[in-house]
Amino acid sequence: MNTDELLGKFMLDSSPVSCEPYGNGHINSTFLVQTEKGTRYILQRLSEEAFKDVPALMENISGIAQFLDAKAKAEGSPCHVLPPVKTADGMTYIQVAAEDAGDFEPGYYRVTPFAENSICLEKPESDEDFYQCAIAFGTFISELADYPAETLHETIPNFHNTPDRYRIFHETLERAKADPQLAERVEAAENEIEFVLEREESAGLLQKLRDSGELPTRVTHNDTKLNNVLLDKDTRTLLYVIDLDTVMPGLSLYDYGDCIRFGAATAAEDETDLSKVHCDLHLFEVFTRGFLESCEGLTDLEIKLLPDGARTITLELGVRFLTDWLDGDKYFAIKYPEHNLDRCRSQLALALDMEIKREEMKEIVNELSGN
Ligand code: ADP
Ligand code: GN1
Ligand code: MG
Repeated sequence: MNTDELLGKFMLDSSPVSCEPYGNGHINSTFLVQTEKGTRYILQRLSEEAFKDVPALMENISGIAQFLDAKAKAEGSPCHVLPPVKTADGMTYIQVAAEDAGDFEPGYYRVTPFAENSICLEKPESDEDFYQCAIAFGTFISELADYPAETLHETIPNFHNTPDRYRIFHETLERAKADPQLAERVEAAENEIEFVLEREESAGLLQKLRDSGELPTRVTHNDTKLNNVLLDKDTRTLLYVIDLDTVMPGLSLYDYGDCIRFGAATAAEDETDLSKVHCDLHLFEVFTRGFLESCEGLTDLEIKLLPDGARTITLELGVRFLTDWLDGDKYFAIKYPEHNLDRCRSQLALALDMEIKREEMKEIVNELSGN
């Protein structure tokens, strides 16, 4: 199958003239498509390693897009998610079989309209940008508070179940130790393995509180990196929340925490000079203010545990990068051989800095929430 044939299955406004790799996502393969009329679209091949049931995932996204569109129309406000582009037979994706793949990799593909006049940030360029990202994800949770959560498919089972992430880590570690091809990876990660093992018990606290019902399960985004928000180029306010593949029932604390992890860090997610990796408490405050203002109905316990949300999701991601490193790099796209180990080290350094700053973070939260 060539580009024209693949894109020809979707109802684009005219014939495609270009299709180029695009963006910095770690999971899906993303391409920017332009048509004869100059209209742009995003084409994505969904990761098979991450998503085992793409039809269910696309059902989630269509359901959310319709729900938020109806809500926006009823309230006369803009809708903050983009609906998938349909195929000629009304589907939201196509499946390309190995024997037809040709220029493309086999798998599931979907098309989304490209959000024109938008910006996508890898780090906040100003306090206001970061505040607007807090508004974006806080608003997203609030808008979905009355979404029928029981209709959502769990696209990655136990995605942010931290004890389950540890279970997979332990299994992978044992397998790696027994595999001559992976054993040297265990040796290279000795310190990181020790670091995460020391924290296993505390890492499970939030999931325990979720299981006991003390923390409410909400419809959450579950992948709240800054580059999963598109801001309006002119007003630099929320335009779209994207990357809805992991919208599932979850904890608000992890949505809050993941954005702090990525956006309030003083260095990139894969920084190798660990002396540069810290959590910027000013940005922490800016984001927390926006989140508290926009995410309605947070309970006292959720508010109190916000700093733990940031630390736990950072540690969890460190465990996930470590697991993928020990597993031979099957899940996250990497740019060089040690990439997952470097990412792991940087996330663990950030989690440690958050542990050191826990009391200061708590004071900031108390002050902002009036507790
Ligand atoms: P991944 O799951 O791999 O992170 P995303 O859906 O987040 O995939 O897409 C990767 C990147 O592509 C985004 O960070 C963003 O820069 C860009 N992108 C995705 N969808 C759109 C869109 N509809 N309009 C503009 N840019 C987009
Ligand atoms: C992945 O898809 P992307 O690049 O937005 C991952 C997140 C991680 C993140 C780390 C489905 O996000 O959970 O936090 O990388 N998404 C999935 O950068 O696993
Ligand atoms: Mg993304």
